[in-house]
Amino acid sequence: MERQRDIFGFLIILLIFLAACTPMLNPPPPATPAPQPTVTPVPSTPTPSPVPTATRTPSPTLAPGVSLRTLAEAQNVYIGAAVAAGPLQDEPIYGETLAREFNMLTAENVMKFESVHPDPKTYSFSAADALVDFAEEHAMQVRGHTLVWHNQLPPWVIEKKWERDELSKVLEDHISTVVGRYRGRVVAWDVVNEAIDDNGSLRQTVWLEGIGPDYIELAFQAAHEADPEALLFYNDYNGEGLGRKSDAIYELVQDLVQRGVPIHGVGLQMHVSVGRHPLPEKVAANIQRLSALGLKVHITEMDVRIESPTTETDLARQAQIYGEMLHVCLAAPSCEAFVLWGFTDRYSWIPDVFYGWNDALIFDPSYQPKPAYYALLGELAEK
Ligand code: 9MR
Repeated sequence: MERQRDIFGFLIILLIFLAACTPMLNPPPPATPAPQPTVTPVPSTPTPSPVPTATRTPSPTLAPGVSLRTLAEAQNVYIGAAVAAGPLQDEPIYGETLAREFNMLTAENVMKFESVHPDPKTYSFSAADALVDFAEEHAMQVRGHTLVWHNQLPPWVIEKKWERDELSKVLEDHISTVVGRYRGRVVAWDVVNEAIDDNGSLRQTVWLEGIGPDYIELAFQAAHEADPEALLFYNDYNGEGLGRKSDAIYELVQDLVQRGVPIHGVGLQMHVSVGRHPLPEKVAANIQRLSALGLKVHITEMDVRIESPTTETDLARQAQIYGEMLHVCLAAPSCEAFVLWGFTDRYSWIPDVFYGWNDALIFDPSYQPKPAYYALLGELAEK
């Protein structure tokens, strides 16, 4: 049995090695230059242009049936991606690639407050339902994102001057309705997102101003009541390694744990760039200290942006960063999920926000795997 597993492992590594060598033997055309910076923000889900038919064939160098997903399932970990609802509906190759490569998905936008609760008395779940249905049809897990955030709030929440009790009730109703709707169907929720500022203090938001710092525990309590089985996460960016912000996140969640607030994990977003990213050993140390509190860790939104024009060196460096971070996650028993913020450079928030930066994901705009894809595959095969 041991011997069979060794042979199987060896075959997978050999196939991955051959696949990774193919671009070297057969150099791909130069990376598509990123669009020029514009002052007008591009809509986050642009109307898709047709995908060239030649790219619809999966890479012939990969063994049939080997994907990130199959290897992750053999390791008992989740590999996931944030999903844009438009392409999922309009572009078949988007859903095919998603279901082939990932066993977890996060709604990039359609579970956020402004999407599901546009008016005080109106909830609108059709787009979110479609994502959850897709996940179930393809035996994928769902990460719910996100219940309490300062962005993507509807005007009716932002524009009013709230009494404390009134706003607490709004938040509790929102959470119990949204979490209740997907009870048993969402494995983990990002309950509170980005509540800490880069300087380490609580961010000034409508929730902090209207309710006070205990909006955080109120949110976790409401989510727990609505789905006692769901794993509840605090999620943030720039707190992956060690430093002022990750210390502030650590102190916040430590206090919640000590006071018995139902929190089960911390999401490390991991929006990084080829030139600026935390050191793997610091991420490992951070995961270790969070695990010592009894918390799980999910890498929740990884992407590695590149300043245009993208070079082969950038792509190799990007692959290395993806591989190192997955390596750190796989080495920590508490790190159960590794989720990317998208999967194809065809659809990413990066060029809309970081003008002149792009190519942050693991498939190119034609759904061809990039070196970063093979780096993840190699890590999953090796563990
Ligand atoms: O990717 C999302 C983008 O389409 C939205 O326009 C944007 C609005 O702020 O939110 C993006 O997703 C964010 C996520 O919800 C929370 N962490 C940071 C992500 C990138 O901004």
